[in-house]
Amino acid sequence: MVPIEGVGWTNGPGGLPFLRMETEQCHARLTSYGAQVCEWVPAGESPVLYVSPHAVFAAGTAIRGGVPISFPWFASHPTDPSKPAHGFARTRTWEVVQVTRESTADVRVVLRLEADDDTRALWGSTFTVSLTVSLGTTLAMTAEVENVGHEAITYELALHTYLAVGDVEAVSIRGLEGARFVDKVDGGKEKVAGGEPLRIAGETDRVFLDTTATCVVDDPVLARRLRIEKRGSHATVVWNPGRDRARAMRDIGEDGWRGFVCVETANVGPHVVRLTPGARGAMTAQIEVVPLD
Ligand code: TA6
Repeated sequence: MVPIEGVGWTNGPGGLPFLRMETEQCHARLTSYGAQVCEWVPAGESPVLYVSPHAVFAAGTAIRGGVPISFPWFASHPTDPSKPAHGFARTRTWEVVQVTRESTADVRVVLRLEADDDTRALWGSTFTVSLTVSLGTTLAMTAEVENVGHEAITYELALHTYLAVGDVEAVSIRGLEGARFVDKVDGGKEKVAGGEPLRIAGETDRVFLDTTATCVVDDPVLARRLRIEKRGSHATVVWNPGRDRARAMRDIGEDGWRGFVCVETANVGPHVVRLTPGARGAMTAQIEVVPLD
């Protein structure tokens, strides 16, 4: 690959391979382990992605923060709880296909994961999944799945984005008003969101259905607004473990839960994707920081 000024690979925490970049537009870090963006700081801003100070960086463990990819299933496996939560994409090392930058444009990184004996042991389908990340003053991520086998495949996919916030109990999330959702902290009951922006009070784990809306996280503490626009996605997941559940998790720490909210661009549950042989499905999330009015 042609060297790019300000962009290079290093051995990161846990010896994982990290691509670091320092351009006029942003500084950022991503690892080919899980194709996970772990840092994105647009020029003049504070970090937009949350990574837990207690995150474990080690092969076989999911990194708590940044943008883990849930694929080919979301959360627990639907029939076999012994299989890894959120699938295997976040704990596999992806092939780096391309790192490019045209003059002063965004840095573009393409990573790919293909079916092999290990993935077949967990999921019988023959697939290729690629992630194209564009890092600049906005962060865009497109995950594309291709059915390269002879049978139809179905999968769930989520860009499980940990957004850094000043205090999760102070933010409000706009864009999901009136949407139907599955409330996972209330036995999976289906409900309809009210007309007000969503506030986080205690453990929150909601799968919003039939929504293609842009979400905006208003953060009065950091005095900024994060805008998450999406394409090819029909579900949005909002998650924060709250104090008590966070305590039971080994990689969040005492007050870590206050520092993030996950707003996940997804195709999950009833929005599972079915691809016939040769077909492709793509889903994009684009994040930007916009000033408060
Ligand atoms: O996206 C929400 C969720 O599925 C929650 O139910 C949840 O516990 C979380 O993701 C984190 O899962 P993990 O396997 O990374 O601990």
